[in-house]
Amino acid sequence: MIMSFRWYGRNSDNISLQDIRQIPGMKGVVTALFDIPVGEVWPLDKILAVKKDIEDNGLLFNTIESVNIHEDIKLGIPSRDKYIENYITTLKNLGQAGIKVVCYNFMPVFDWTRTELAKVLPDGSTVLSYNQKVLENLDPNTMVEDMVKGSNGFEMAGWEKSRLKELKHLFEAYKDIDEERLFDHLKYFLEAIIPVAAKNDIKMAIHPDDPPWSVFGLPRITTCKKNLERIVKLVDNPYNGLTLCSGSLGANPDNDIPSIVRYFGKMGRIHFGHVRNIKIHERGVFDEASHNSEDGSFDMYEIMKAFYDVGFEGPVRPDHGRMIWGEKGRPGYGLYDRALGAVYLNGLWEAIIKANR
Ligand SMILES: [Mn+2]
Repeated sequence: MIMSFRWYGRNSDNISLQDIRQIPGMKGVVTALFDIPVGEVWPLDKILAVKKDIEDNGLLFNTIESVNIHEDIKLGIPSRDKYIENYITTLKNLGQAGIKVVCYNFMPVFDWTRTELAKVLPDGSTVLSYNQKVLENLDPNTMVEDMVKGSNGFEMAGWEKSRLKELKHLFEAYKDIDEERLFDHLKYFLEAIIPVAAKNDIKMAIHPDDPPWSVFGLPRITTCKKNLERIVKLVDNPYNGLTLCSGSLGANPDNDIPSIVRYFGKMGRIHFGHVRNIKIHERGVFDEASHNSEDGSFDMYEIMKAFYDVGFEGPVRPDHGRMIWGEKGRPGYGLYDRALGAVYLNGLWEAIIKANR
């Protein structure tokens, strides 16, 4: 396992590479070129500059999160071919820079969705939170405004204003797209890019939908074991794999994370791990939590043990953290609680290794 940390780059993160390097056991940085609009080619020189910056700070750069998918690809409209060509060029450039894993998602319109960005817990920390009943009474435009307002001035990945200003048009465009059509559009994309990824030794890792069910009536397919199995078989190639995000997938209590890790891990299709805990209050209502097992609904030992048992050697990162100790940062992506999460996961990992000698 390569313990890694998500970083938003020099221009849009208040956390420095040195901060990250000082987290005990931290090995890698997961990042993206956040200034390149979705659908455009990532120039090799820009990728190499980020690589140099990260490596000069003693950290490994071999995983990208994310190269986002242009909406036209998800919509399956003719202009998708141009964006798929761009995606292929980006993959070739990333391969040349030594990138081994690329995370992406296939969620229509919205990326991850929450109804509250700073819910105060009894200990005074704040967390991202989701309530399906609140969402059902929300107008999507209002939600976007709330997300932008609550983001402490950071532009949040997946919630770029540019992507969201044409919301009405996008909802209209998805009117006739059901899950089956979305599967078709994903297949079309994978058939084009997986051979290129394989040739360049880049493992593609689709991130689960967050939360793993339909929001605002939009189709969502990366939601459960059955659908994940279908996705890895759409193009049955080891380079077509998964980002196993416990917090996203596990928001549906029907998704048993340790058993899903074992199943796809044994298949060699998990290429990236996002390991975090959430507290599920009832179906469709959950808060994010510290990484500790006792603070949430998951048994984090069992999740890490499953990664260990399948011989997982790829990148793993702590995921969203709480805001603690007065930190002002990007919601879910402060330094302190994610650092605590990384150290906790490393502790579990060391104990599991030694107990299994
Ligand atoms: Mn995740």
